[in-house]
Amino acid sequence: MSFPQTLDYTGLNTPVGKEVSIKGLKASEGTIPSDVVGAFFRAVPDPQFEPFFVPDTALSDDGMVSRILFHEDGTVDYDIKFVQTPRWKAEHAAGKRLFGRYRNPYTNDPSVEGVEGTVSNTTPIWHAGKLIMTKEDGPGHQIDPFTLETIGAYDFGGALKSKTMTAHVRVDPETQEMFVYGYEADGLCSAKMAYWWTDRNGKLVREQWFDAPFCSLVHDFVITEHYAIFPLQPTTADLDRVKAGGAHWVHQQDLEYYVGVMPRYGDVSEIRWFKGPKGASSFHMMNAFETPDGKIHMDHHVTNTIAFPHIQADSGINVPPWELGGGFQRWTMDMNGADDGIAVTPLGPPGDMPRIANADQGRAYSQGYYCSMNPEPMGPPVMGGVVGAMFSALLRVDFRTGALVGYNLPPAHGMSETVHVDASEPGHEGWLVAIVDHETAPDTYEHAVWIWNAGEIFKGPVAKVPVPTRMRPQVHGWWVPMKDYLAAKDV
Ligand code: V55
Ligand code: FE
Repeated sequence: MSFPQTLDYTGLNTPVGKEVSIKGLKASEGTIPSDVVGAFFRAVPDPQFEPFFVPDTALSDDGMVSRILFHEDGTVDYDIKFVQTPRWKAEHAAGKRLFGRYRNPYTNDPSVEGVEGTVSNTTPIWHAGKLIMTKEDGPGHQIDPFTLETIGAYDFGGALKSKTMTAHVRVDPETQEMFVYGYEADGLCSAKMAYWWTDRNGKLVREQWFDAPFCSLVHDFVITEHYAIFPLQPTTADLDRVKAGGAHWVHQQDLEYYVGVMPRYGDVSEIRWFKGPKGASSFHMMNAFETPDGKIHMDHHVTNTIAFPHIQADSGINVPPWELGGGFQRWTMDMNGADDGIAVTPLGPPGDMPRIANADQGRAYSQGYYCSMNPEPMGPPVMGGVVGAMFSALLRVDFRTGALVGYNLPPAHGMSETVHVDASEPGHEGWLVAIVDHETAPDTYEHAVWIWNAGEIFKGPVAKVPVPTRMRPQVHGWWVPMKDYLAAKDV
């Protein structure tokens, strides 16, 4: 196959497309903490076939589901398989790519008219003993967590009406309810959004639909103890443009960033819209919480314009990564006031891929972690991933003191998002686990799982487990403790 020689398909992003199973891996340095026993699921985009619409984006690459299984005896197994979506099956049968431009069915081969086009490549969600591979443009796909075989599209036992489901859900740490939404809920470029939640057993409790102020790329959302919060960045879709074969998304620099807030068990008619800075963009929220003064705080990674190069190109924007501005910010909305404005407080330098302990979800919290770039780079970053460059630093923010402590990767190393693993020892912050890529020579890579003590990331990893196969960068991951993983056998 001859993939285009662009950033999306070269270097670390060179397609791998192999289903692999490797058993009995061991730490080459350090010791795997005894708390780290369970399954680290990862979503890895990897294209089955070369695109015919060029330039294509890595956001369209077929989803693969990967599992890194940490056993009690300190050995580790690595497995990865394609998610067999209807799109994957149709293209597999044809032996070539049939879907055209990113989220534009009018550019597809006519043979796939009406075939679901999602690639389920963004987040492996675990809830109530089920594993669901997700992408925001379609239904999730249920995966057998033991064989990694695809079971099929997941519609909450026939209960869900929305045609789409986000890749970013929120699980309440006390009730174990899962809060979910979908945008373009009734079809392409629609401003209809769906909001639903399930009980702790995954049963859908209530699904509601509402009209968003515009059709926005709503990539993530947050909950607090009493509210659900919908962040609508000013990146919008237009059906006429898509019908003409154009881009799904265009970023509107002169449109405000809207944030919708409603009681999380309430009615969508209660949504109140706040307005943030014009042209601001954010994809991932670290957390949100309420304070007794009636304020709601949302912590997220903001840039002053959209970061994705392909959306910039389609929007007539040309801002390189180092000029995106913004940073890690707290946006505060006053539920007691009449003002629809948002107060912005800086919390830290630019970055993305936030992570917190599950127990902190929706609550006032003491610390969080995210990926960033080494402020004193030791050579160029490792290129790769869906945005183009891998992260070269890991940061811990202490919200009590404002302290920011980081760990910089060695030269020619890049990292993907971490997962957080709880510690059994009281007062211990737990562990962070991520894949680190090392470019040992041009186009030559070694990969390993690194584990940090979350409270002491500056000390460097406590263990490294090499994975002796080519790995394409992941998007998001999910940690499942061994007892929850094994209990899923009975679900
Ligand atoms: C994102 C990722 C996607 C997507 C839209 O990280 C946005 C942002 C991996 O797929 O389709
Ligand atoms: Fe995401």
